[in-house]
Amino acid sequence: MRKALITGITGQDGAYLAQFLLQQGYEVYGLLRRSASAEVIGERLRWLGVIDDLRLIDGDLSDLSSVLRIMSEVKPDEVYNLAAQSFVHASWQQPLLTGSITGLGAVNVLEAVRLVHPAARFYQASSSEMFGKIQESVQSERTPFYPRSPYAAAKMYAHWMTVNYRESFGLHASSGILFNHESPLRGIEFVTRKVTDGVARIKLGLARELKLGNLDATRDWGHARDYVRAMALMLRQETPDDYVIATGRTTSIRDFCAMAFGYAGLAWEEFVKTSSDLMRPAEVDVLHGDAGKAKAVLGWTPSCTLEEMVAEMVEADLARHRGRITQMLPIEARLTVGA
Ligand code: NDP
Ligand code: GDR
Repeated sequence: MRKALITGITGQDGAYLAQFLLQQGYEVYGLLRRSASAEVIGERLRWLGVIDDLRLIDGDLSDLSSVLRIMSEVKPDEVYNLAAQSFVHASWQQPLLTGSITGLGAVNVLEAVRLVHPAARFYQASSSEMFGKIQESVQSERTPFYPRSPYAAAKMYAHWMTVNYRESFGLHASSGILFNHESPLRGIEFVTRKVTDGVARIKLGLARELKLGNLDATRDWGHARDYVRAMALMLRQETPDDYVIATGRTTSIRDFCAMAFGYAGLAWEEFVKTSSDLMRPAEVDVLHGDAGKAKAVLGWTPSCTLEEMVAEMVEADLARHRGRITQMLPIEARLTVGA
């Protein structure tokens, strides 16, 4: 049985990747950072129904000794480094923390692989944010980077260290340059989930408006379930390499709003307000990926359309809020509605 170690297992991608690898017959281990709210932290793994099928081990990406301990305890065949301070907007407020987790943290994992278990195959979660102020209208592995946030700068460091560990020490280290990917398990602070959550609240009468920042930016959005499949495919190749993973379709935040509100039968212009507080000090205006190499080498293509993903996300948020409304009813009323 192959063993996989996932950092960031409690995040969106970690949860879907754990589910995917378990379905493939893997033994799955996750690095779990300590929290006073552990029961909330595992929510995504519970939602997917996999929390009892994997082993979570205490550690923190910024603590090299804990990463070394976990690496020697598990001796995994595959290591997926997904842990990060991943919210771009927050990286201007917490640049040092972002550098230390998103940048140096990746090197802690690379060091643990190199020192303890160099036979392990390593995956680094790189990002399309590294293209930042884009140098080509469609971005591929050959497009020069131009990071536009402390987050993107930290990801650049982790990306190049992955390439360097591959070239200097011969590690089987690959980097996935993933474009934005979303799902019902996306963190509520990211724009797609903020919108689908807002749609559900407004539809159910729990809110009257939704405040957003820049509506003109465009993103190449795919489904997280498709993207974690690409990560596993990269580690199955004989030769490690770097791959862009994207859908090849770019859509503005404005059009995403139109789709999500429209799905619920609402006109987005009536509810979306913009606020200067939500604008960023520097913006990544356009992201549009070319995943031709992943298609040719890995045989990877996305299976979920943006329309299907929007529908799944709005439905999930409607169900969550309906559930919460029911929970707030007195017990007699809950019995009447059959909850
Ligand atoms: P999330 O923000 O949902 O998850 C981040 C994970 O990192 C969580 O499990 C979090 O734990 C963990 N983490 C944060 N700090 C530490 C730490 N100090 N020690 C250990 N664990 C820590 O991110 P996603 O799942 O969306 O993304 C996964 C990775 O892919 C990230 O590296 C992200 O930057 C990158 N990426 C994501 C893209 C996307 O569109 N989703 C696109 C390209 C790259 P906790 O639950 O305790 O907070
Ligand atoms: P991003 O995702 O920064 O691309 O990083 P996010 O969803 O936060 O922003 C996308 C775009 O939407 C605009 N925007 C808003 N964003 C947020 N969060 N909230 C708002 O209210 C809002 N209004 C408009 C933003 O300005 C931006 O242009 C994500 C993360 O998952 C990273 O970790 C990952 O590396 C990249 O995707 C690829």
